[in-house]
Amino acid sequence: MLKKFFNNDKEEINKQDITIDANIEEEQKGFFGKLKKGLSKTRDGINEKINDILKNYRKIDEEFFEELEEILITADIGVNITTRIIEDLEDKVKERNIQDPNEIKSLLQEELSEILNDVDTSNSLNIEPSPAIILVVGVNGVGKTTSIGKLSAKLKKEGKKVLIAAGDTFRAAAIEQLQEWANRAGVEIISHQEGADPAAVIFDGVQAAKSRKSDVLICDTAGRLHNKKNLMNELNKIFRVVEREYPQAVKEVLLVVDATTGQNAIMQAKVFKEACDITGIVLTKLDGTAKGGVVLAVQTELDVPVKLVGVGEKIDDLQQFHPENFVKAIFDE
Ligand SMILES: Nc1nc2c(ncn2[C@@H]2O[C@H](COP(=O)(O)OP(=O)(O)OP(=O)(O)O)[C@@H](O)[C@H]2O)c(=O)[nH]1
Ligand SMILES: [Mg+2]
Repeated sequence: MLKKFFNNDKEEINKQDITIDANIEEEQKGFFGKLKKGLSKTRDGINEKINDILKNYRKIDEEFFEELEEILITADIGVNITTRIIEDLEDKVKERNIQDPNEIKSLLQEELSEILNDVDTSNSLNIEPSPAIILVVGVNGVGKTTSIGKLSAKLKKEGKKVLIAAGDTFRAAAIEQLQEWANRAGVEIISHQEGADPAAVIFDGVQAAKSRKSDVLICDTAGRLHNKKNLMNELNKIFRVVEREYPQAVKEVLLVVDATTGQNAIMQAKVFKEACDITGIVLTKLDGTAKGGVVLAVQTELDVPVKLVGVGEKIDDLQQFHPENFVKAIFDE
């Protein structure tokens, strides 16, 4: 009787395990499907175009590489990295004595993954152990507030206690927009009036995070100030408050850049990198562009890992960046 009981229990547990595995698999399939959908324009710009040139070549020659080079540059991978990719591919083709142009696609995937994995720090968000603070910076319109909303929902779903601070006090609408996202994500928010000192908002945010025992405090900042010097001064003031008031917190400084601006995103990122210690990049609006190759340029030229990617406007359209999945999504037929 007891044995039967145990056996049944075991079966029950196994069944539960299978359901959980299936749920995780389903969820991952969902994530990958979203990424794939979000990258469809980039996929058209890289994979489809490569398929087109493959129809015209029987052997791999200089002209073939020239066409491939043009495709990669058009996808905003950047001239420097494209040159590196083409040289590496030429070497590999020689070394492995590859004749068939069709083999280039898997070589290219291998190469892109290698480049994307070639950063010193991880692509995962650094928010362990609690408490953690995430400062979100970037010029206006790139998607800071939206990404904070999506990230709050994502972290909450993962079981974290999230608090957000409305550090963009430049416009009343910015505070309202963040409040709306906080409601949607079901997290608490600390805000002051329009025109208040952003550093004071962050100060209150930190005190609230401490007393409410939040796991993660996410801070919005303004992207739209009178000039660059003002913006950088304001950010530095915020950083000083965080250093002084929350030394025990793990810190992430996420720079949000808009993928649709292509190489401009890199220029912006370089300016911010000079002023603050950026620890990760959030690349938004990948769904709206064929310039998804900019991921490689951003990460390599700045030597800062891409940590999150935005693939749509909805609450679950922000994903952790996985180099392998990204490359797979670009080439998945
Ligand atoms: N398609 C798409 N749209 C996005 C994505 N991320 C943000 N957006 C849109 O970009 C627009 C600007 O987003 P915000 O979050 O307001 O940008 P912000 O950086 O906070 O802008 P400021 O507060 O003005 O500095 C909104 O219409 C968002 O819906 C994305 O991944 N995909
Ligand atoms: Mg905003």
